[in-house]
Amino acid sequence: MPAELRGAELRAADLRRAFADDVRDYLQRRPRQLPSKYFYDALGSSLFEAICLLPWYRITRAESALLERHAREMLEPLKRPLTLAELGCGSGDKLALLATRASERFQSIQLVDISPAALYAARRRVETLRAGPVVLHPATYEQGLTELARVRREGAMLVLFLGSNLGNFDPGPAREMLTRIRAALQPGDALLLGTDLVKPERELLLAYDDPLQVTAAFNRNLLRRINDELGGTFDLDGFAHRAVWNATESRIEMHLASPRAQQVQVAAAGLVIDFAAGDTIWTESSHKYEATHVVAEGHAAGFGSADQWIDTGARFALTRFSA
Ligand code: AVJ
Repeated sequence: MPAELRGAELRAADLRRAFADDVRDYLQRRPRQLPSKYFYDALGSSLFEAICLLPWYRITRAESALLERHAREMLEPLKRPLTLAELGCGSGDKLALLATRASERFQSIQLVDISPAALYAARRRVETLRAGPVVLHPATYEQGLTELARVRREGAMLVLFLGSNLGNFDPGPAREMLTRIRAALQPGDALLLGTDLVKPERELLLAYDDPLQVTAAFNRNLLRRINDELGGTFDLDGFAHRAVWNATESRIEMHLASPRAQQVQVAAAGLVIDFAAGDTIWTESSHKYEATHVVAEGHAAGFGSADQWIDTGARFALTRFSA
C-alpha cells in the first residue's frame, strides 16, 4: 500500500456504504437513475481510456492538442513556484502533456481521482517527468478541493478541470462546483476548464453510441459493478445502451433500457426492483456548451478574467479563469 493511500483500506468500507446508499436512493427515483461518478472503478476507468481512443470521441484528442500547442502561454501569467492540481486526472496523460511542454519544475503536482487504479497509473505516468513531487488524493471532487486548500503553499496554484468533466453536472450544481473551486483558490491562482461545445447531433450520437460499442460496455459496466460490489443480480444482456441528444437541455443523456419486464435485486442496498418493458435507468448527462456561456458561468461563480483557446473543428474550448 503506497504511503499516500494509507487509510485507503479503512475508507473502502465507507465508500461501499456510500455506493450502496446512492444506488438505493437513485434507483428508486422516477425516472430511475444512477450517479455517473460510479462508472469509474478500475474496469470503468480503462473503458473510458479506450473511449478516448475512438475516432468518434474527439474530446481528448482536441483538448490534448490545445494543451500541447499552448502550454507555455497557459502557464505564463502565473506566479512561481507553481502548484499543478487536477480534479479527475484519470490516466494523467493530459497533465503530463502540459508539464512536458512547460518543461519546468513545479512546487508539487496534486492528483485527485475517485479511482485508485487510475491514480496509481497517473502517478507512474507523471513521475517519469521528474517535474515535481506527486501527491495522490483518492477522493471525490468535493473532498479533493478540501485537500487542495489544505496542502496549499506559497506561489500560485493552477487547478485543471478538463475533459468536459463539468458537463456531468446539471446547470445549478455546475455553477456550485465552479463556486467551490473558486472558494478553494486564492488571488493569483487560476482554473483551466475544458468544455465540449454544442455540435451537430449526428456527431454527438456517434461519440456516445460508437459502432464498436465501447461506450455501451462503459455504460453497462456500472451494472456489472453493482453485481460484483453490492450483490446485484442485473442480467448484463438484459439492458441496452441508449444515447439521446436532449436539445432543450443541451445535453447528451445515456440510459440503460430494459426491453422486457424483469426483476433485479441488489442485496447490499436492500432493493428489489421490478422493471417493466421499456423502463430505463438514466446513468449520465454530458452537457454541451457555447464558448461565451462558459465564460459567463465562470464570472457568475466569482472568477475574474478569462482567456480561451478553442478547437473550431472538434468544437472544444479550454478556458483559463483567474481567481
Ligand atoms: C469523462 C464525463 C467527460 O461525458 O464525455 C464518455 C464520460 N461518457 N462517453 C463525457 C463519457 C460516455 C465523459 N466525461
